[in-house]
Amino acid sequence: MSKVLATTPKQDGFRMPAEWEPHIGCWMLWPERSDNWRSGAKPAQHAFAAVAAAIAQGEPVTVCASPAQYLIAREMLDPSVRLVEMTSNDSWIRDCGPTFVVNDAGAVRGIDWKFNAWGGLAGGLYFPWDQDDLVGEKVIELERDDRYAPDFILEGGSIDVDGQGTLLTTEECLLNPNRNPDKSRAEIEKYLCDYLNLEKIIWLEKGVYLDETSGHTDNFCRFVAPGEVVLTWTEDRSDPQYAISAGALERLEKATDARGRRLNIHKLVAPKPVLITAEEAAGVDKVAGTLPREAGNRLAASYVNFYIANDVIVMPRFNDPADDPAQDALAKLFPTRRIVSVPGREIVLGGGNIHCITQQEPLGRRLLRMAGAA
Ligand code: KQY
Repeated sequence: MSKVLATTPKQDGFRMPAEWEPHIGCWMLWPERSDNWRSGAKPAQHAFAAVAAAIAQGEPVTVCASPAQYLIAREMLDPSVRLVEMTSNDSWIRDCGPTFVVNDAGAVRGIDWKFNAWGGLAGGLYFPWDQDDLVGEKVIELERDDRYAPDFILEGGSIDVDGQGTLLTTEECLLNPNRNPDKSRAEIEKYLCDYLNLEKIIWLEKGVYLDETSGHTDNFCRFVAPGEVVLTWTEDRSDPQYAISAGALERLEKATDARGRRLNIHKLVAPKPVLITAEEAAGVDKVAGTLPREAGNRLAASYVNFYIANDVIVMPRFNDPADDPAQDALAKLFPTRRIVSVPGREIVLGGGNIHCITQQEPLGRRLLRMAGAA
């Protein structure tokens, strides 16, 4: 059993690394629930398999699937992808999975946050979420890591770090009373600083327009290097996204990071609004307690929802004229990585995108430990 630690990562000298630091691999969950994914989740499964295959070009991938889906997933996934059996309520491991922290000696530990399906009974997206809440603990145990288990609800997509003491987040999500209603802003900041080892939190007001996660920053604004961020943007002033992005730009322009640097802000123009078609909506089962999918609803499509693997960036494309410019922009921001774009529509139909369905595990010194050298 993984040891549960009563201390905090900050006390123990552990920090959350930036996503561009080396990974030992990437974790994903396999989609299957028909009240979130259309047509019995089959189109989503193809999309997830394409994401896994793309990431596997850059680092090892593990996908976790339910017992009922194990053989189906095995058939659909690239042979290089490791498949393990794990129960979950849905497939957003960024949010229900662990956050890994490392120390200077290369040791790795996991943080097992509490998860309430983006708001629990006060606006959460489905019920129950008990199996999702166990995913963090299960992954940490599989990796034989020690575990921090704070009494704190946090989704991994609601935060982004530079690995040097700075975190980006949104008030819309972290201060939403359906996450940690008994905690003040100052107490929330203290949890983040203690568990992720931070000195500076940059608060944005909101995330992408109509994002059902309450505005996760991983779909809106992220670090791409120390002192450099990408921000979802639109030049269409009549789009409600314009005011949200312009407000964030204003805050980012005034901000400094934990090391006192001003930020270099890169605008990433979003695709045109992506709306659910009647056919897509009709393919989703309606279940009481699950957020319904209605024809004409706008989805929170954004190119910021990419995954940074060791050798590749995996980004969504939406069949939009902005796809290629976004890919070119990411190529400039990540000159040592190849940019692989995969179809993102089936994933955004479920409420998120590539970053939301992945969770990186840092390399640390695991390989040396396995070889008995550390
Ligand atoms: O975007 C995410 N981080 C998760 C979206 C969850 C949507 C559930 N329907």
